Amino acid sequence: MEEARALLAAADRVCVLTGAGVSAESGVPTFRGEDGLWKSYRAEDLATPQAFRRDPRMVWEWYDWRRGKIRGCAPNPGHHALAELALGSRSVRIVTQNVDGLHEAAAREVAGAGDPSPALPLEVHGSIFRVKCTSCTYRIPHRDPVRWESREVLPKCPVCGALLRPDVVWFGESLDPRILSEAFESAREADLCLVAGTSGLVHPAASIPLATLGGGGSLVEINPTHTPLTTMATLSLRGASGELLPRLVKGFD
Ligand code: BJW
Ligand code: ZN
Repeated sequence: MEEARALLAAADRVCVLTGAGVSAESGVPTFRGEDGLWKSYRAEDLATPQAFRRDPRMVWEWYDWRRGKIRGCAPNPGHHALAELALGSRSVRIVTQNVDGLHEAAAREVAGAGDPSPALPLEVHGSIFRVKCTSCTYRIPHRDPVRWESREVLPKCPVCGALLRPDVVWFGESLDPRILSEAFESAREADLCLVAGTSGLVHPAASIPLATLGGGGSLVEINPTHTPLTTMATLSLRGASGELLPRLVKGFD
């Protein structure tokens, strides 16, 4: 921890990459691992465009269940610590694979009446609380429950009438090129990439920390378990991000 704090103290620019593990202590299920979503559900049945075309009702039912679960979750000390770091004096970019909106919620809580924008994340896999049209460019924030009992009651686009879908990135779909290049740029320019709570298995997000290493920066990983990023990391801190992130950033502004 002291070595990681020294790397952070020396870094002017920091890129933070987070994954499902940072929200685990908020009660949001992760994907892989013992209690992960993919233990009970097959990714290809639910998180692909083919699955939505085949059975949009089932996919919406699953997303509506997750949206309900996440609506009841609040940011944990790990989210707050990262928001504090990003609202401090150094240049910090939070890049998240999470679709749960908890980094943004933490940014608003920590900023209070101030400007939360330096702590707002780049959401490379979209947001579970936004919907987009399957046919045109319509896209809108949407937090309410969705009626999924039949295809007929599923939400439709007010512009063209096609089905609306969650505005998240499914397997086989491209990530938003502008968001992705901003994420890689911030990693390339960073002196330190802090990676927390990701299995490091899903690309291209898992390659973002490599851009920091390629630019001569350091990589610090926070995760209770070994990941493919561990072998490349300058340091690995083993444990829960809700405990380790507050200790890591404490005292930095
Ligand atoms: C804790 C903790 C605590 C627990 N504290 N930590 C290169 C090689 C191989 C394959 C590919 C490649 N490039 C592209 C691919 C294909 C594919 C891919 O990566 N497949 C691999 C899985 C093999 N990628 C894609 O399809 C991407 N698109 C793409 O590349 O487009 C171009 C293209 C198109 C067509 C063909 C080829 C290329 C899109 C990926 C979209 C991922 N979408 C999901 C669902 C989002 C919506 C939703 O939420 O429903 O994103 S899948 C899921 O995985 C979700 C997550 O963001 C993502 C990553 O998961 P994450 O965050 O790492 O979570 P977990 O659960 O895996 O891990 C949690 C970690 O936390 C663990 O390590 C725990 O130990 C730890 N933890 N408690 C800290 N308290
Ligand atoms: Zn439309």
